[in-house]
Amino acid sequence: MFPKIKSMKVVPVAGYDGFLLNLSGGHAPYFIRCVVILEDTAGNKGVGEIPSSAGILSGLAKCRVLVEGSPINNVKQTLNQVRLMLAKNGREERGRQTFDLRVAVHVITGIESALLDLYGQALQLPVADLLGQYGRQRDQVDVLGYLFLLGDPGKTDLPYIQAKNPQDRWDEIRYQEALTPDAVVDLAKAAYERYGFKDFKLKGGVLSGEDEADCIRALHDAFPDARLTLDPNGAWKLDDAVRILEPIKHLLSYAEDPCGQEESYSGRETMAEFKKRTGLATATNMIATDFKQLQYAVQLNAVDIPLADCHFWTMQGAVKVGELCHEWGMTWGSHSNNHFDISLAMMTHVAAACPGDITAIDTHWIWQDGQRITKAPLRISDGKLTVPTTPGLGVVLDEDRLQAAHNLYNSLGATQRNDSMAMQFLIPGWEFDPKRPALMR
Ligand code: GKR
Ligand code: MG
Repeated sequence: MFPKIKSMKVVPVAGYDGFLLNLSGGHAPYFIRCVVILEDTAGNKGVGEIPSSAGILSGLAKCRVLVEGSPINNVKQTLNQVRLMLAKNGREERGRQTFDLRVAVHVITGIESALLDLYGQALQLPVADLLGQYGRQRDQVDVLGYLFLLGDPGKTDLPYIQAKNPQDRWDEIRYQEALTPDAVVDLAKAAYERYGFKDFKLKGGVLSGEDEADCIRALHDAFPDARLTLDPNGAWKLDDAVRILEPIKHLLSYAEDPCGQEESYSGRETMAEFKKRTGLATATNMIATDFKQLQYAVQLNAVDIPLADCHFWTMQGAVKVGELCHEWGMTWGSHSNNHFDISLAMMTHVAAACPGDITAIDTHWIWQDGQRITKAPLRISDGKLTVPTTPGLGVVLDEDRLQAAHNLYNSLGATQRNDSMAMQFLIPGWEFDPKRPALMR
């Protein structure tokens, strides 16, 4: 007999962040997440981590009654009920921010992760071995170095942290202004020294496209063998995207969301035309974010690399995308937002279960490193994460750290991400515009 779920606890948490710039603006001094903790009648705990918002918290609260009391081997049936319950909220939009504003899919993933964690512990199998048709496909997962242009925290009166006892160059510079090609290369070198990345992604949508292309040129000079990509989150119009990237296309392995929805054309249509005109491969976390959109993206030949982040595809859904990519000659990858170490483990198990050649996954972890809520976070070394072999997700909550992160959340008076606030210090009255890079005002 399998144990049953005794309790479902939802803990919104916050951690510190730097002034990371992107099309949505600049990251606040903190990032906000939500941890789902299921305890079963055998006394085991299963965990999941997702973004947080008032909608997500109330979605989780509604589902508690469906989860508590369910046997832990009923994962799929429990999740089906959760899906049905959330479907009553109606259709949801991802929105045009850089981050995904949907509720249901995040709620499902938080519960799914915690259920799979418990089920894996009961079966004595790591989550990667439970996922998809094939289970674990690799023991290590390649990770890219995710670089950001950075605002100067000193220009705000917000409580951004500074490294007190920097242990290396990465600690020294990750909270300082970085707006030039040289500064971006410094970040890449410091990240390489600590984490051994072979590949890099630069978040764009901040400076002019030409200035961001110069950052790519500098990165290529410093790391000639690295696979590089630039991601302006669809900020550029199609013609601009072609003009900006054509001269550097030999330096890029793929272009991530170079353009998006524009006038009467959908993002899938503009991306298809971008691919035709430049011959560059494309990746997205914006225009193929569910199976219906993916179907149209494939029909139009708009995307080579769907970045199927488990947080908004579900863990099983993300692996299904990986399986389809493998069958259809596409390449699977994963997007990320700021996250703690439970998400790091979730993404690692998911990537481990995707068959064939996958692209190095995104993670924001390097910006959060040092702020754990589990006892021993996975480590990035030589540009790789090692897939846990212990049953379940392979993480153990650190209750003290979790409480501290919850206390920080309670002290904020904010329930979700807001990238506009910090921008007001750089440009008074700053407002999000999906077609204007953050500093081009
Ligand atoms: O963290 O600022 C950020 C990113 O811009 C994030 O919001 C995006 O969702 O990382 C993401 C991406 O690849 O688009
Ligand atoms: Mg992206």
